[in-house]
Amino acid sequence: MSIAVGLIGAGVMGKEHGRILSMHTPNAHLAGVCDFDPDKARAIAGKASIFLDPLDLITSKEIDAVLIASPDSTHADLVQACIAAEKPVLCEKPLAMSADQARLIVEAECLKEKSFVQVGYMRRFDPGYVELKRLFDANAIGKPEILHNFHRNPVAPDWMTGDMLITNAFVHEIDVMRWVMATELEAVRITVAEKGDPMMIVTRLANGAISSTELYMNCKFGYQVHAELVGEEGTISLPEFSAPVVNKSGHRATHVPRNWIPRFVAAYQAQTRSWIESIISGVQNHGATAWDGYITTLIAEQLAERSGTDQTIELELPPRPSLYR
Ligand code: ISE
Repeated sequence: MSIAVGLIGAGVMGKEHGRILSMHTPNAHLAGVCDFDPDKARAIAGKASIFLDPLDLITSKEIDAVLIASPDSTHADLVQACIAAEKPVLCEKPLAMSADQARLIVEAECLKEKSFVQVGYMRRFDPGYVELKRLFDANAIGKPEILHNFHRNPVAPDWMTGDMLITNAFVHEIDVMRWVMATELEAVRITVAEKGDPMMIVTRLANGAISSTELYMNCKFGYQVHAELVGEEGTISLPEFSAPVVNKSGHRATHVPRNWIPRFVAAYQAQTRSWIESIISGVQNHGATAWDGYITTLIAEQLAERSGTDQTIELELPPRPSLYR
């Protein structure tokens, strides 16, 4: 069996997803590509059909499942169209631009009494994070006390302004905290450097643990994501990014990735494979659901509204519907 996947968006992430679908995903093939620039779509389509309208791709009989990698502002409407067409969808993060839009997606799934949506919080499939979670679940270091996160980009893209540090970047740590420790965030305090970057974000979690996140979008040297979980009986750290080490002239040097694609290449591949397996088997995987996507967006929105205040922000979260228990 091979799932016919339609890809919407042929930009940086679309290209990567197209490559993964064509080369690294058994039991699936790239069946359609849609981009408002047909040349970009053609460049990655191979034998796949080209669609100019994303709604034609979503409703096409040729397409079994949809992968959304178009700009963030298009996600919510496209996901809603996939739910209406009852097609499984893997949507790049964030699920929506606002919590209201994300809540409507959750409501649409609840009406259908079925989950169609997986949100691309790909760290859930990174081998290091998967092992961290496995050890946490196995109680390897006792009760969790602190989760330290480091999230560094060399240069913030021009489009990343103001609150997007939280709504586009910190959302990954929100998802990591909730997923690794199966808990909720209760309160957050953000201290921002005078020039707006870096920031330190301290979070109090419902399981009693604390989390610290360094978010630095212009650290210059490269892309680096790291985490260390401190428990009552020890610590668990993510492995370092692995690249060849060069010894020369009294120095030992290694490579630092330039962005998240090389850093998380294994995670993106595993995420797509797992999504396809879950479509074939009908068994839900551990990817982020529409509910996770909604809560993450809701938290980011509550933080962004008050991020300049340097106060503790107590979060208000709704109860979880039975579909997501
Ligand atoms: C980007 O949009 C991503 O999603 C990356 O995973 C993240 O690490 C980066 O900071 C964001 O800008």
